[in-house]
Amino acid sequence: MDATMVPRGALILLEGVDRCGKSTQAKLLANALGGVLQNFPDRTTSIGSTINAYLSNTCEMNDRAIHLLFSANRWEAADRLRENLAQGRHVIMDRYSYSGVAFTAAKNQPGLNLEWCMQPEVGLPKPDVVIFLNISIEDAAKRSAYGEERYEKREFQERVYENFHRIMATEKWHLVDATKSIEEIHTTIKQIATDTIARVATLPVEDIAAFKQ
Ligand code: DGP
Repeated sequence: MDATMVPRGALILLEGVDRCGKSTQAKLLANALGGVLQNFPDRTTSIGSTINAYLSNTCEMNDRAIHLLFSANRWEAADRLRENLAQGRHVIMDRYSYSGVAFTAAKNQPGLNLEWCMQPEVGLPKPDVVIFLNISIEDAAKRSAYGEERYEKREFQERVYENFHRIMATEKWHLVDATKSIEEIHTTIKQIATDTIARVATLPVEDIAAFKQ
């Protein structure tokens, strides 16, 4: 590697059902690594504000249209993600494409299967590692009552959980027990992240992978 080149950053994704503790862990990890925290959906953009209105039930939308807006919300961040990685910054994502697939497919509408839902994600930067915070819906629901947002219903979350497990059957994810203490989970996740950072540091920046067909 050229001495003037910085090693590329790692793209680290935390996924899981609502109430799994993902957002707490994403913040802790970003602080520990001095990395960039990226939440999806990113509600700060104009697309994100439409998504926010949908999630808070202040507007209705066609299922495919909102699915594509969630995806567009990731696409509008894609160049920034790549730039950060190229400049050596680690990016820690709180949800990404897999949430998109698991949640929309949980609507159980004809044609909205896992394959269809993944199509708009093709070409987006692929995470270097996926860490899934695993907790049953029964245990997640005990943590605090579900709120008012659109998907915060027990039966829906059960289907999301099943979808995540279907997706991970075909991918190499790290499954982390999300019922452990915040500190224990953080230690486990930090080790996975550190190993990933070491693995990708030697890879050329042009090799940042993308989701394929
Ligand atoms: P959060 O801000 O992480 O609480 O996420 C808001 C809700 O939106 C949560 O119930 C998960 C869901 N969600 C996140 N990303 C997507 C997506 O791409 N598509 C769909 N349909 N739902 C998503």
